[in-house]
Amino acid sequence: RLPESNTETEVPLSLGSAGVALDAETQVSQIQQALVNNLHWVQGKDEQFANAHDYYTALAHSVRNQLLKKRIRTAKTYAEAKAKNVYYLSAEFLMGRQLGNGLINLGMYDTMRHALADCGLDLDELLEREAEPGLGNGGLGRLAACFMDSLTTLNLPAIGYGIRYEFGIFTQLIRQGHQVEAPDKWLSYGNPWEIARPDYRVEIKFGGHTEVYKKDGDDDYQVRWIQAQTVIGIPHDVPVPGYGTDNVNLLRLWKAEAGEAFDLDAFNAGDYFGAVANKMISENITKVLYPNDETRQGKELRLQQQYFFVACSLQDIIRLHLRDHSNLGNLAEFSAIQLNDTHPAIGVAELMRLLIDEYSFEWAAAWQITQRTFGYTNHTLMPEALEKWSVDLFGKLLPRHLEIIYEINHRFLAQVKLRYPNDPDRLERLSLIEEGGERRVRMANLACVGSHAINGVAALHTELLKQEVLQDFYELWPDKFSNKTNGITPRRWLLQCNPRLAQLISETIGDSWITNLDDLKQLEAHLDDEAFRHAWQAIKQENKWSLARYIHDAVGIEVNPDSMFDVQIKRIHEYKRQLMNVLHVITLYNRMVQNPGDHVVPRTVIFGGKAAPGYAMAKLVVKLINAVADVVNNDPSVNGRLKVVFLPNYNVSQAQRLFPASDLSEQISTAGMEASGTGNMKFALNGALTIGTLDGANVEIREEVGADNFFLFGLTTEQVAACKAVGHNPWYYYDTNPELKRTLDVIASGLFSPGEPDLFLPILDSLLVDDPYMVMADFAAYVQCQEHVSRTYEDRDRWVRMAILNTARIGKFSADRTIADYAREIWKVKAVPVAGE
Ligand code: 8GP
Repeated sequence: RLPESNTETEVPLSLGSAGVALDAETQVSQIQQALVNNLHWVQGKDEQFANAHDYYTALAHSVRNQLLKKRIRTAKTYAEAKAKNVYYLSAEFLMGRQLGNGLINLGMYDTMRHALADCGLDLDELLEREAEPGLGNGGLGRLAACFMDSLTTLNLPAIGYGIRYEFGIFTQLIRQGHQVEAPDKWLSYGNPWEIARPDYRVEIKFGGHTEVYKKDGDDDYQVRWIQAQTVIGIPHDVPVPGYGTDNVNLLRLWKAEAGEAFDLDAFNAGDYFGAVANKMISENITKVLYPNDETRQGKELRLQQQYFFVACSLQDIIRLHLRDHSNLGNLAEFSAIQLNDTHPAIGVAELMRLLIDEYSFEWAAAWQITQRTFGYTNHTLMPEALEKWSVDLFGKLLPRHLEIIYEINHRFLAQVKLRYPNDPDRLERLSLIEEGGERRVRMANLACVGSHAINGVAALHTELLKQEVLQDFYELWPDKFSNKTNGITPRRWLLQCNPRLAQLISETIGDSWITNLDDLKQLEAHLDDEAFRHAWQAIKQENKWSLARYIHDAVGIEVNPDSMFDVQIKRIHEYKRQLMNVLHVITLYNRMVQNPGDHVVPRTVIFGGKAAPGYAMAKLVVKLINAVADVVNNDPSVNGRLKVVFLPNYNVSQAQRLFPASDLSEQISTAGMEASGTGNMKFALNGALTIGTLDGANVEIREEVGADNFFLFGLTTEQVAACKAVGHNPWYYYDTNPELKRTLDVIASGLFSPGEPDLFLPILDSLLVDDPYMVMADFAAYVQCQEHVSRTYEDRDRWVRMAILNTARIGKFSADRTIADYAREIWKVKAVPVAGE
């Protein structure tokens, strides 16, 4: 039922904000024409042989063409404006699927659904064909993706620079309740969203040594780096659309290729394998994403990845600058480079190297340009996540950078000495080099010294940075520090993932909330409108039904959509305390077994999240969740009143199903440990209520939604510290809380590990020996708070009112607000809107 293809390679779709409004029929027939053309001329198939994937690819190309058209105009507009650009350097971009988002942002979603249905195709089914680009671990990578959406929506000229990992975050399988990792072959069907740009290739050096030389006709000595190996970086561009704008920015991801792919000498000597060995070594650099969330790993390949993408990006930034300007002296006036955590911090030394060794700047001038250009965002308070590289490894891989870092350090410490004449301890703490034992380069210190702005990602986190992790830098340069509370894009996290709720909201208050999330406040005026509340609840119910179907398909568990959906989805980490949540589940189970007749509020407790492959304790928690699920879900005395679900392979696509269907959001980290959290914002935006500690952005979420609409429990940061200072004794809680004792005893009894009685001993040991995450100390308060949650849920009308208020008051957490703050206060960049066609 598709039209005949024609010889145009692409029929223009005049849709979206700038398009001349075509009548609906013309739009539909144009979409169909574009689709069939792409099917024929991109996929080389006709309807007889085309499969769903071919249709997906054809459709993706239709959307891509629209984006590229806008991109071409955007590039022109930016170049003509000679505007200041943002360069967001991040080792991770967790973008999620692109097709649905592209359609939403182009304003084509509904028309497309209609046009496809008209020829017998189901848009939802095609959307499911897209492989998820999982080029990130969790919060940090997803934040970068939300930022790209907001940068474009705000018409700010920006490029996101990162790594095109051939394998993204591993696929999580669950076998006998254990996590098993499988490689993520996301590129195996090709990637319609990227364009390789071999014409913008760059050369990157590794290893070797440095030497001093005299430039021709110059009396001054220069240093040059004689590398041992050269790797080529090929940029792959992904267009990033904004909502309701003609601007399209770029995500530019680097792929490593061999400098000399084929060693002719080796080949001629008969060593065919040796001839291609170099190619394999080079291409390894961008082979795989390190799957560790918030833990440092001192692996050489990781440092190579970091330097590789940063060096590629800086050359690209310089190329772009010199295209529009005569020299690099004014680089900082036209470029703001943001370091997303310390992963790209080597950029400070690399920019110095480029300016001094390649462009012959004096040290002082180069240093001024560097400091004015860079900003640094810290994302974690976990000491083990602060990156430090052994000086040996550093010198071997980046000999010139080590020299430059020593020189930066020398000059910096001289300055510190003037300010604090008799304070060797402070000098030692501020030094870029950690002494004692193996000497190491401290990347956070390098980032702080080399940047003009340093920020945390939530108010509490920024305060803790100033008081603890970066205290010495704060005392030195208080003005460098600021807070930029994280945000999320309302496009993906409401408009796209929860179309029913989005529609109800737009029907009620108009659709300005999509780009001005504070407008959700207007929902408060409808709180007493019974029909509105009913509609709200009916949508939540429908969303829960569709999640129930998904759960059944995914893991074969039947859940009751009328039960409370109590959800904890995030990386598995001890500080996030999934363990405390399971202990609560076991406690509820114990009660049902002991007092089968008691009234309970039915719950479905849903978990999702990956454990780092080398993180034994986190993997054991995954096993415990699954083991508890096995027992609880199959015990007839529970009678369906409690279900436990572990959804394998939590990722962005799955998150889009989970947030809209959640009633309760678990944000239960030990106070002072979660930098911000962003899932907490997605839940509230979709009308889930939070049970949480005073940690990260929870503090600000509670401030915004109101204490009455937030289930607070647990020790505060100060109380945790005080508790630890006097010596935390977990046994005390075991001995004095009979329910907690029973819960741990049941685990110890082997009920959840038949045939392997000792399986969960490490968990019990951790809880009873030192309990570093204060699970024992917070447990009673958590359980009590959960009882309050259950009672509240029983009063469904009250719950719905609270849910509406959560959505209505969450506007502050739009990434548009966050990005506007960065743009005004750190980057000093202005919008450059592309004029409509
Ligand atoms: C995360 C923080 O844990 C989270 O609280 C915050 O919301 C998010 O960053 C965005 O700011 N941190 C990381 O994901 C992180 O440090 N990851 C790196 C080790 C990869």
